[in-house]
Amino acid sequence: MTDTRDLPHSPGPAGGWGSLKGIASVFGETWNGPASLATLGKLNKPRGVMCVSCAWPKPANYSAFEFCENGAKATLWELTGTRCKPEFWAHPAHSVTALRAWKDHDLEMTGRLTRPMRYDAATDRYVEVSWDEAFAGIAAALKPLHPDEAVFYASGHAALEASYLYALLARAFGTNNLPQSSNMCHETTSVGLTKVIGSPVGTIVWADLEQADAFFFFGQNPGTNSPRFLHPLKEAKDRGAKIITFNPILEQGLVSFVDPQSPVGMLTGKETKISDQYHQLQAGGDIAAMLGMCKCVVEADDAARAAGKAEVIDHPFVKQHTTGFDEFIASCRAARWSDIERESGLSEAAIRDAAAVYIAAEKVIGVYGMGLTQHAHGSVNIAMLVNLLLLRGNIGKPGAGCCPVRGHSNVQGQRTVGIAEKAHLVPLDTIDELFGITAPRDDGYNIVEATEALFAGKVRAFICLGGNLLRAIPDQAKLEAAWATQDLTVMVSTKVNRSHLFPGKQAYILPCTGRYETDQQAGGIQTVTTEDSFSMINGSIGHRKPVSPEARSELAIVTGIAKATLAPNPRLKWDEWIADYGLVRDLIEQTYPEDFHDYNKRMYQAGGFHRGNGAHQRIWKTESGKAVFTTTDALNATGFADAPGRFRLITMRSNDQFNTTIYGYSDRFRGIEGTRDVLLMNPDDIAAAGFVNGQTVRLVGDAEDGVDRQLGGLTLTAYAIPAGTVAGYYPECNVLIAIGHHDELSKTPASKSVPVRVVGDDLVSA
Ligand SMILES: Nc1nc2c(c(=O)[nH]1)N[C@H]1C(S)=C(S)[C@@H](COP(=O)(O)OP(=O)(O)OC[C@H]3O[C@@H](n4cnc5c(=O)[nH]c(N)nc54)[C@H](O)[C@@H]3O)O[C@H]1N2
Ligand SMILES: Nc1nc2c(c(=O)[nH]1)N[C@H]1C(S)=C(S)[C@@H](COP(=O)(O)OP(=O)(O)OC[C@H]3O[C@@H](n4cnc5c(=O)[nH]c(N)nc54)[C@H](O)[C@@H]3O)O[C@H]1N2
Ligand SMILES: [Mo]
Repeated sequence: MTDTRDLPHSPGPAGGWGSLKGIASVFGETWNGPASLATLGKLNKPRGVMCVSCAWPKPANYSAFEFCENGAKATLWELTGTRCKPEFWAHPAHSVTALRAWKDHDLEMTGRLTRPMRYDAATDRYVEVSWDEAFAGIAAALKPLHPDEAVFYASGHAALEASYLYALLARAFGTNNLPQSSNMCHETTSVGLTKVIGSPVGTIVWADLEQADAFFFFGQNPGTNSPRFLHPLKEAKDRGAKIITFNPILEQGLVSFVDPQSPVGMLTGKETKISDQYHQLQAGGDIAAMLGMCKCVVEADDAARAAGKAEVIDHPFVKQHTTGFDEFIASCRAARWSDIERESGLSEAAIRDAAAVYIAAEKVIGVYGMGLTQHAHGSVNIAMLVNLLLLRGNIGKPGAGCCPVRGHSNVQGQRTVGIAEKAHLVPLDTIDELFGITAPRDDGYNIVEATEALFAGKVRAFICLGGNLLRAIPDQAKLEAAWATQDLTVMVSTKVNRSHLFPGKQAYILPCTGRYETDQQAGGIQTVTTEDSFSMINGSIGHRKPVSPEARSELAIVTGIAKATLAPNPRLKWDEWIADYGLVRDLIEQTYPEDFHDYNKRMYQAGGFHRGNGAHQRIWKTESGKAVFTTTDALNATGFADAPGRFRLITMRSNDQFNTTIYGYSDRFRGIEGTRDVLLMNPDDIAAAGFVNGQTVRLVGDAEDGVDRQLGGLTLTAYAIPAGTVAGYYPECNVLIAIGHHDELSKTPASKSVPVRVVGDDLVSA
């Protein structure tokens, strides 16, 4: 356990006045009048608008301000008064090649895109194009391709209606190449969790948060990435619940919190201590740490039974609901503390302390994020967390369960309504019947496969419904070169980003309106729906003036591409669907009747309507029909051997970014200001390597594939991080990650333990 007072960086609590200052700094740059405040007041409430930031659920008993610092930042960022008009691209200094030297932040600061643009290779610029020309150009480039030469990517921004039609477009075109941002994110959950409990998503609902006795956090950072989570956590603490955290980096939001919406808290500065124990394990050390806890549970159960006391393991549950138990507890008994300590980087005593809290709690929620999913053995991480929860029946009972915290506001929902590269996840027979098409039955590419296919010259066109894929994936330098060789690249975007700057032979940027804006169509003002991390579906009504009369809704853009590209088919009623999104919801209901019955009626229910989840009711949709205990040989999640001079690099998010969108240069909770070009390193490692704090260093990728990957110009920053682990920012560090470095089962890039060496920046090694 670490005493936070001794840290080199010890900023104030999460929330509090600092969070208001964080919002104000965004106001300063992008302030668009008091109307923005009116929008904030409507966030995440019934008949309001669902925040475009993260996927944290909306409580049924909402408060006056149901938003957080980072939701406010994301909102104000989208509501900026600045516009990136065609004139921007016409500026003499703004050729596409010249813009590649710009920082992500500066590209985004050009403001909201207003008109469709086409790349003109002769002048190396984007030039204005009409929507009809754009759709005709896209169709002309797509039609000659084999359907599997096109990829239809979606980042988790677009709502359910547009997403359903996007998946339909791809399948009617003839491909299941529908990768999504979750391929870089919680795909480990979708695949790994399904394997062991038969559910691709978390098992808890809001009421469980209010009943849990203990929360175990593994690699999820609520203070930055889901700040509204801090409110139920504070309430949990106030009623005596325990919070135990495993994270190599001491994240302020998990240390203490002042509620910025509580006048008393704000005036008195009264902090709530969040984590009762904070275990700074090594990157990739969770399997060993969790196995150690399981070992303690098994020991405690043996002792209790021997003494004739109440059992510690929930044996009736295990017998009725699980498989693999005997083998798993044998592996717990066999595990040696010396191995567990070495692989986790934690002491036996620390793990025993955590296990004692687990054993004392009747109802436990296991929370996790990218710290578990983005590893070579990410799926094993998740299986081990499930092992721990299953031992005491902590799945499918009130106040307990598995809580993966999702990323984009509708990332989970897009998967629910068919944006999926795996054919078996989609009711294709129903879709064929509804639309008179023959959807392909072969699996499409996920992100890693699509990238590899692109490298191999097998992908000729990439359509992106949102996102900034070139910045988000590993092996970025190679990808940028390959991307631009395609016949067609299409980006449906709100702002300029680096992915626009590597245009294919034909390239289009199509500006879309956002969820906050009024969506006027022939049938009146339209509404949309999204799904959150707890599988709750919520309606969302935009009320702001659209960014430009020329921008179109995502649904209208998808439909425009579809109409131009696909052969006429009386059952593909694109014009009717654009006019009335309620009809699209009817189609979703017909495709997924169990989850979406009475969809149009239920969408404004306070807190949303629950799509249902088998594991929540102890119905296990696994092969065996039971929840699965997993026995593993892997004790750490990195997937590579330790070697002298080799470090495990964590690529992290700052408090001042939303993925590849960089709001600014203040990572307030970590005490890092004014730059993102830093490398956090343990002071002993700095000394051992003969470096000095503050010097400039270079990271060299240490994957054993012979490829040279480097990132220089990083200021070495002594930090309270375990020896052997270093940390730098995503997306800057993506040049260091090999595309082949991913979770074995789901192919999620292993961005949280990347093998690197650290060298002085003068010692550039080839
Ligand atoms: N403001 C804001 N909100 C966001 C986002 C954003 O960028 N900004 N992104 C959104 C998206 S798409 C997503 S997926 C989520 C991401 O939200 P999170 O899941 O919280 O993702 P990260 O911040 O990348 O990493 C989480 C934590 O994992 C820790 N960690 C790293 N390696 C390990 C390890 O080996 N073990 C353990 N136990 N911990 C480790 C890191 O120190 C970090 O605190 O947030 C969403 N919300
Ligand atoms: N090294 C490393 N790499 C990572 C990660 C990591 O932790 N480390 N995290 C991974 C994760 S979890 C994720 S989810 C991916 C994120 O990857 P992406 O989802 O591809 O990237 P974003 O940064 O979310 O996309 C930002 C862009 O989306 C567009 N946009 C914003 N709002 C909207 C909208 O409403 N509609 C549309 N159509 N476009 C919009 C804007 O043009 C903006 O520039 O990155 C992954 N990459
Ligand atoms: Mo994500």
